[in-house]
Amino acid sequence: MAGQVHRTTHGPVALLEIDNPPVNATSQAIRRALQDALMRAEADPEIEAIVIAARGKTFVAGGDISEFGRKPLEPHLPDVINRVEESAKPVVVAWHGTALGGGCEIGLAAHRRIMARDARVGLPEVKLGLLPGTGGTQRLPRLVGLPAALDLIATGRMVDAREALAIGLCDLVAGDDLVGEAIALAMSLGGKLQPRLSLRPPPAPDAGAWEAMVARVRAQARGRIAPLKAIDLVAHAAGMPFAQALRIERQTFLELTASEQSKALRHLFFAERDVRRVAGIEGARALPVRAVGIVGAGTMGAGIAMAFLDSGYAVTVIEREEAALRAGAERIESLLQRAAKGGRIDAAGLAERRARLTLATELARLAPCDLVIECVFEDMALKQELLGALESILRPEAILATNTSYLDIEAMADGLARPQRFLGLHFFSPAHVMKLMEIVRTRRVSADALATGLAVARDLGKIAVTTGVCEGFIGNRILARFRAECEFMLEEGAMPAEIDAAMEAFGLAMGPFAVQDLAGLDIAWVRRKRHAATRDPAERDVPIVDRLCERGWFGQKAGRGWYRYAEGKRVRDPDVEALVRDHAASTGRRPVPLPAEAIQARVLAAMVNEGAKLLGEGIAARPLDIDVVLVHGYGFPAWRGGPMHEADSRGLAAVLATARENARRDGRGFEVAPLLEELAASGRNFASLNQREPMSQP
Ligand code: T1G
Repeated sequence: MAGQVHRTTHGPVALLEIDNPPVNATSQAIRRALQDALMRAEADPEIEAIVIAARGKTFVAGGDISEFGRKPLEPHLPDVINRVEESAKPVVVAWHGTALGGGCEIGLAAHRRIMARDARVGLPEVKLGLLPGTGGTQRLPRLVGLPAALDLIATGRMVDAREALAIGLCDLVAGDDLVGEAIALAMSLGGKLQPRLSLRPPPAPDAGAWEAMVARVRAQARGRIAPLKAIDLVAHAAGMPFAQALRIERQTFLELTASEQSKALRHLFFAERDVRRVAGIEGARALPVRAVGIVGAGTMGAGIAMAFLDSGYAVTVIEREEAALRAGAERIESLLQRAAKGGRIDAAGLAERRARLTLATELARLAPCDLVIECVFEDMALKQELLGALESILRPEAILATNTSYLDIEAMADGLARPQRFLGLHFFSPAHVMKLMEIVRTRRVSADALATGLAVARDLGKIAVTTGVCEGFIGNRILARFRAECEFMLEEGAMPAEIDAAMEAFGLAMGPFAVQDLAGLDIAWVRRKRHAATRDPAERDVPIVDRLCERGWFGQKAGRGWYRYAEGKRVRDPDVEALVRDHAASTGRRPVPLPAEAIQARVLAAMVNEGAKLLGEGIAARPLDIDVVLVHGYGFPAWRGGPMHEADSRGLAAVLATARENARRDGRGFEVAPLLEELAASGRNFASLNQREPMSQP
């Protein structure tokens, strides 16, 4: 990444515009050019004030992440930023787009900040396992107070212009001409030397506000180091000379850059963007999609309708029966109401979404749609019949999609006249909230249809991972092994609460048994019973869940499941634990001690082994695709980068050893993946399979 800084003069004001597409990251070339331009402007007797702005769709989005972990090159950003603050001539910064990280810090060093109406600003470093390293932790508290600064730094959230103005993060919100108004503001300062923020003490916080914010940050850290370090750094702003605190900030930044957590989060940052690069769609043309049809308005259909309404599409929802349609309409309306109550959409947004929604019982109403997604009950015959009917109604170039989680999509395609326009769009529940989508690539789908799926997903603000066809696709197939491994451990002496605690310590928001209780055990039970006749008798199977369901212990909604629930609290259930113990004894296995690390290692090996099989079968294209699915769809801790990245950082030899033990003990389905053997034997890792460049994106 090179980049340059353009200088123009406007009366007594020098306008410096940073230009480094795509996001104006502060590469070495930018740092140097900005430093030179500042020095020239300061030395120029014709110039009284300086405006720093940027060209393109955004102000500076921060440091260049791809440079992190390498030796920093001069000039360093802290030096350039100090130069901004120390300028004898007033400096105004004009923020547009997203001013993030170093881009926010340049603004904090400037003497005035003006912001476009639709701009956002923030310090998102924590999301990369880092903290601001160029004065942000010291200047921001001086500007907005300690609690607000800690909030922004520890969560990494962006604030819009209205909030920035309210908390004092910017001085002015511009009308239509950001740069023009920035120049006027610079001129109004009359060339006078401006006070430096670094010399000002932070405002005294309200009693208790700081402690409350610290408690919140600690509670939300869940294994992450950076938010905890933010507490100390921000506190220094009140008690330590600026220069000394700045040295500690820099030191912390460099330490964090070298940390495993930051490496994992940076891997994920690029992985989330690389999943858009998909082989085989070079030159493909995505069909423009405006009108979307959804058949089936259950929980999933309603959530998907909401996702499309939120992104500006015209949505037609179909249910065949009036009563079901009314129920579906209520579901969507309640999602809309909730969004309005929560302040996510205003009254106009609500009305406008309602106006874009059509509800009907006749499939023929879908004729003008560019894309139709079926979300009806998971029944093959029902879906095949529906898809056939849809195909006869839609225009030949329209795209047809299924939201099935488990059924065989190739078999659905077999019945179609135009299988090349058919694919799977697997949303996760609640569909308007969950970021992940799996795009299921059938054998005969065209590149154009696939590109359309990817483009729509992106437009919905989703992270879409392309997967091949198999039962459960990438995510649910790995989840099945993960859950099975957890149930096996029940037969070996571990209790549900111990396994949950171990996995929560690993970083999952909720352990697997607690999650099952939350979702309800009954749905899985129905599926278990359906599969019972065809289950491979050689497969290790743990029937404890049947014992719970037979007693009506269906989970949280029934007041008991793997746990008991009283007054919203989850407690261990001695009856369940007795069932577990009795069953374990009946298997004749000798109970073994299972410390948390052993539980975690077994679960990880089971996931990684299945991931390696998915790669070997070509279902998942790259390890990074698997990492993104597990982090964004299944609560795998982002700071571990996903299971495949975590396997690399533990070393494949260790993971392979555990996978072999799993295979020996657990048998069918847990055979060691040849790819895992191969990589470990040749001293390679999963990252070596994450090629980045040759693929294209729509
Ligand atoms: N460095 C390098 N590449 C970056 C980048 C960055 N900071 N930000 C984005 N890209 C690439 C990205 O990989 C993609 O590439 C393309 O730009 C478009 O991004 C000391 C030093 C700005 C809101 O954490 O949040 O400052 O895939 O697809 O949806 O404190 O990018 O096209 O090849 O995401 O419009 C702190 C991270 C750095 C900001 C734009 N900054 N970026 O979103 O496009 S730490 C961040 C974002 C720091 C100091 C330290 C988003 C965005 P490709 P995109 P977008």
